[in-house]
Amino acid sequence: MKKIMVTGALGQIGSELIAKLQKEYGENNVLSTDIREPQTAVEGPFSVLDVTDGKKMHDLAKDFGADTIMHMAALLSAKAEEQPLFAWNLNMGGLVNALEVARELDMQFFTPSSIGAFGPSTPKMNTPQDTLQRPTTMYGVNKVAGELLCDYYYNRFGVDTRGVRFPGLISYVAQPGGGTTDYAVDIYYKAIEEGKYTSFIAEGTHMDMMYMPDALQAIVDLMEADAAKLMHRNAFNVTAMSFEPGEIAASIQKHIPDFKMAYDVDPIRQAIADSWPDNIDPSAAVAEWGFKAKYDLDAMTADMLEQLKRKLN
Ligand code: AKB
Repeated sequence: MKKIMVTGALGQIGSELIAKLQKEYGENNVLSTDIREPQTAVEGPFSVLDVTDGKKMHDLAKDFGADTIMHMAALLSAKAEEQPLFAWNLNMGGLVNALEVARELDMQFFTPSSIGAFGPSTPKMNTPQDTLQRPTTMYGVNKVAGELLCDYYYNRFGVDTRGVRFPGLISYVAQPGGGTTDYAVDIYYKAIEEGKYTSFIAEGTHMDMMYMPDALQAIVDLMEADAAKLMHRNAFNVTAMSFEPGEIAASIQKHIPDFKMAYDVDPIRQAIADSWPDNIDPSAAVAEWGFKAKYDLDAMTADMLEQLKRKLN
């Protein structure tokens, strides 16, 4: 049975990942850590951890007897553009600390990369697994450097590092904060609360997306995959769908016919979105560890609206 330490456990992915891991491996085998105290009670063990504090990270992992670290703490793309130096220090400092802890304690390692690791010179359609990566955002620079660093720790020290390039992730449990794809989460909240939404991303801007249950399953499947079959290890392209704001609005209108969509484009987040692919090719993940997503846009919309109606009413 794995013993897993998770950083950024109160974030958008972390808060659902914890429940998934507890279900798979047992509540007491998952140590949640985050820079802030939880506002509501968290199931299972929890410790406050600033990921830039490498010694505390090491001590917590050692005391818990962790054999796996899932490093989720990071600043997302739009926030990283507001505070680039802080983003560099947090995203790279936290990552190198987590990799060092994995090396010192001989742990398996997971961290997510992102479609943000691609840039304007990357092929936009069916973006290959191995391609040009010259991102123009601080977040993208962090993600490319992070992918390389994870490969380095595997090749140089034999640390069992694994990772995926996540697209925008959509969920009803915890809201994302400071991402470019966040509009695709906000829209469902506003659809239920107000019956209308003003998108900060322009009509016609395609980005890859995935529903959270598929993202969590992808993490578990990759971590359980036979190492001998992994040619890429880190930064596998994964995606479930690609849509533009008009298409998600149309999907919502199938359930809420009066739903109204307007646009007030934020130039910073739009520029980030324009620098990313329209749709990436996940075939390496499919071939090497059987990646599969269950939810398409309409299936996700139906579930999001049903779950949010329950949560908000
Ligand atoms: C963001 O928008 O910054 C993230 C991502 C795609 O990595 N959701």
